[in-house]
Amino acid sequence: MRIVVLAGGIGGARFLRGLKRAVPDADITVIGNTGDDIHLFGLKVCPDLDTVMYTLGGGINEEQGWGRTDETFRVKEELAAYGVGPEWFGLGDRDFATHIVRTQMLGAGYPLSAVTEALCDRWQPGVRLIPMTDDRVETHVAVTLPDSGSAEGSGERKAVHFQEYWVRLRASVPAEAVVPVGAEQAKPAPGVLEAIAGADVILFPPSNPVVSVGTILAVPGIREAIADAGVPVVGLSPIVGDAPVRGMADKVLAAVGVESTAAAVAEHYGSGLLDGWLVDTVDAGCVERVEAAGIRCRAVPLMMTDVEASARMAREALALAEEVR
Ligand code: GDP
Ligand code: FO1
Ligand code: CA
Repeated sequence: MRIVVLAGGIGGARFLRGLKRAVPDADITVIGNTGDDIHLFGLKVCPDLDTVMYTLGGGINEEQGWGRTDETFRVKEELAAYGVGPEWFGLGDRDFATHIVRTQMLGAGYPLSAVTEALCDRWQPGVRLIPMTDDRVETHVAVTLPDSGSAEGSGERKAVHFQEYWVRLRASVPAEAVVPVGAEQAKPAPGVLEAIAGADVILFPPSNPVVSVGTILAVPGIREAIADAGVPVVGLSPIVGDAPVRGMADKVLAAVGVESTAAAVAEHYGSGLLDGWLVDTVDAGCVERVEAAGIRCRAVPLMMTDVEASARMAREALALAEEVR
């Protein structure tokens, strides 16, 4: 079975680990979000691609969900001693090597898709991991920073890089707009449209609907290819009990005018894209609303507490795909 999965970082990676266990002989292509990518210290960092690669390859820091296991921060400390930041982004020594190799290969002229393939030669994630695009796309978030100078004065409105919004600001101010800068001009990376056209089923894992799946869908041609593939498209809700399971997805959903409920996220994707939607059992009350939107919906446990729980979710998603086929 050929399965295509649109993945962000932690939610995508943990679901993929379950999917691999559920269908060990499946041919899985992962289209990874690159809107989170950032240039730091002259290096290109691709958090979501690396999270998928490390998680499936056995190198992830399990507690954190991102970065390497057994990590140290000597390089970061030395950079800080030179006064070179940003200090708010935790790049570890082992992780640095990945970014150095990536940046070196990009500098030599290889596209990001080829570089990702080369990095995966080491990690053997057991899936084909393709960035959504080889072109530069960077998600920016429009915010109004509180004005520390005056009590009543309105703060400064500006756009910050997604990582600055997420990691430095911890989404503590409202996201007024979320813009995947460069997406409109981007082309799907080689293999993306072919994988979608050749898929037997397409899955949206419980990834962030705005800054992970939404960014991938913003690359012209990808949304259309999924809608035209003529195969079941099934998603799993990252919102459980009206809140994100982890992270601050509610903040970026608000920016696109979507409430943080499993039903609203399904309606946001819409029946033009989704055929099936899984919500957690605590959200069973919204099944009718989702079905009224023309999307087949089931309530099943959606907490990825361990690999077996993720595998059960993957089996449920594939069963729903067969129901709507
Ligand atoms: P990120 O790039 O690291 O933020 O990861 P993704 O975009 O792939 O996934 C983030 C989303 O995963 C968040 O909105 C979480 O609510 C969701 N998530 C994390 N763990 C779980 C889980 O166990 N179950 C469900 N249903 N969603 C989860
Ligand atoms: N997330 C954090 O919350 N703090 C960090 O310092 C941090 C560093 C980091 C380094 C490499 C990497 O691949 C990911 C990293 N992340 C960090 C996670 C990353 O920023 C994710 O993109 C976001 O959590 C949301 O997707
Ligand atoms: Ca991400």
